Amino acid sequence: MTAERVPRLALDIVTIFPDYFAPLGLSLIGKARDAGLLTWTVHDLRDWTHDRHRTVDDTPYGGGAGMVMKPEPWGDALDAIADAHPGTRPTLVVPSPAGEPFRQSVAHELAGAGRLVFACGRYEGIDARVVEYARTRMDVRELSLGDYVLNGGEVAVLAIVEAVARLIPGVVGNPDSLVEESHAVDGEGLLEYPVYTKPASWHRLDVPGVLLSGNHGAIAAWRRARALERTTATRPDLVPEAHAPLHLAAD
Ligand code: JD8
Repeated sequence: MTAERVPRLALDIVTIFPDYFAPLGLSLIGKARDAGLLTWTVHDLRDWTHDRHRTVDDTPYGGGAGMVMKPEPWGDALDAIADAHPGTRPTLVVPSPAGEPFRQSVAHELAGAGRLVFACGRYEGIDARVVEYARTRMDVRELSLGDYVLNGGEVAVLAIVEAVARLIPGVVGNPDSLVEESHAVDGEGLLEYPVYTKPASWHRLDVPGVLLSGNHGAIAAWRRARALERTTATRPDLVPEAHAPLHLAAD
């Protein structure tokens, strides 16, 4: 009888659109759940409303356009989740365009948190007292996916869950592939080099000869040069000081 595997990561997701998370069951994340490496539960915020219309929003104090998510359903939902796991201090992740940038380094931090709770906002956002209240029971990270505006937090949570879950040992088949990736925290942080597969010639476009040479030293040097070239071109902010071309080097 195989011992029940203790999941390395347990996720609770609170949203008014639970169906947004059906895709989580697909691909590697679904297989990881089936292998007992991680678990997730999707909660409908409206389950913590008590009126006939299951109201989760109201007009903003101070006026202005749009609606704001009410604090009471959120407080009750987060309390219920925290109460369900006494003795643990989960990390609450609240996507927000005003949050700290979500990066690979943050993904690694969250992958080690054991229990993550995600609060998906909608409308103009969640009453700001919810995060203040949550800090009494959880560590809170307000994270932004990037400098553009979404309609809610669900898409951000899908991206964050995938970025975090794939760092759990055993989720990605070949852990080596995690090392050479763009933004890899334990790499140089360069963008990844271009990749090729068969056929060697396609539409009269040939795979760079060095990759067919079997000369691993030359292949590694070529790949590193392409990675530095690409990073310098599209993300000069990521070029390690030591490699910054003179015109980029700090004065
Ligand atoms: C959470 C409500 C919509 C945002 C009025 C449009 C993250 N990188 C990102 N961009 N947008 C979000 C995000 C947007 C959200 C919510 C995250 C909850 N909205 C609001 C303020 C302006 N509407 C995000 N992560």
